[in-house]
Amino acid sequence: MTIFGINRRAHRGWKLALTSVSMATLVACGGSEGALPFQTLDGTQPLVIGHRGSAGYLPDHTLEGYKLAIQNGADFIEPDLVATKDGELVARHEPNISGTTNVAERPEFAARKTTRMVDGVAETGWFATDFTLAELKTLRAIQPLSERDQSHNGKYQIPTLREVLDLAKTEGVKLNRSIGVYPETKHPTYHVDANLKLEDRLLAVLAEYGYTKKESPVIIQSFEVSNLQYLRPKTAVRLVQLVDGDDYDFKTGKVTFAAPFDRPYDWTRAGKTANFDSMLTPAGLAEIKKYADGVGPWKTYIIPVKGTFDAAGKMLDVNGDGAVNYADGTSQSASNLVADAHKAGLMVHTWTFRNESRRLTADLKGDPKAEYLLFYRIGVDGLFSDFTDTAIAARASYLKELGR
Ligand SMILES: [Ca+2]
Repeated sequence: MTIFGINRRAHRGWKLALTSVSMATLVACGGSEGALPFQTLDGTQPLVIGHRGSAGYLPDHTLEGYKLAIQNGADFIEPDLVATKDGELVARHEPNISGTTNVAERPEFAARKTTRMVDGVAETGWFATDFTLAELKTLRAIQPLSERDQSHNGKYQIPTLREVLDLAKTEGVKLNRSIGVYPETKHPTYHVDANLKLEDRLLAVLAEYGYTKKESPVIIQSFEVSNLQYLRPKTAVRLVQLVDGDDYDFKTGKVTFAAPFDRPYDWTRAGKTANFDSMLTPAGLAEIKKYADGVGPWKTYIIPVKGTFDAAGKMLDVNGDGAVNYADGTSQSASNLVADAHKAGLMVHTWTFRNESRRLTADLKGDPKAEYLLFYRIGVDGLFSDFTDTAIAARASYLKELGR
């Protein structure tokens, strides 16, 4: 998922709901007496997904990070999956492990440094696909973002998918609640090219745990399309089509497109020229519904962000911190995307929510909870957060608003 943060908007949803929802509807939705209904597809509360574990607090994709997310209340934890040279699935954000491990400090692996093409882009570094699982296990995770706590660097191992599934199961038993696992197939085409195709390996591991049904505590996500279409007839586990973009145009509030974030890479390979946003029209959503259970759009597709411009067309430093950037944007009214997706029978899981002030638009006034509330009120079915505790606290406020 793209690095850039996001935003928010006005408050159509719940104010209207407060005045227009009848008691009959409330009872039908299964709420307690006097409670307002959730706006989600299935009428249950929105899910909180621990993005890469607890990326705001601990290095991405470590058992310690996943465990903290669970302790902080996550309903699901999210391992991104890449393959090792010997075909094991491990949790890393990308095949290139240079930024998320201490591999560069290990002289015995110096010769493994190489340049590989990932989604049409030449990357230089160390790649999981060149290491056996045993070798990867000797590495330790590091925090990739310099603004975040670096004090846990060098402590934690790269977990396998099985270890993540075991952790979710064990912690779920301890807490007496279901902890779901939300794996993402990372760069499926890259893995096909490396002769380490992800999909059957993933299904085989899930089958070991009996996770083959729609109600299994697993949701598989992908930015590519054909691998989800490949998975559909092979598993009843829920599938989610992720929808990316490159950046924003602060004048229009629209997502912009540039390779490799212009379209699913399997589309690029197949010579398709449509961009990611073509998936989010009613026709695009109907297409997704043929092979997936939900859509996972970047949150700016749901609540666009615009800047404020002077007469000369210069974007203004709204928050007065001397820099002009995302934090000077203002959340706009919600698009029709959540409503359209729900109409198509698709759940909507959006990303990524982060606490840092530079990742919050000016209208949020530094309060990350305010951003979650905007999205909960619109009816998103789930969201990916780097700070699960904040997402859960905001959900508690939302439940209060609804009288639950
Ligand atoms: Ca500013």
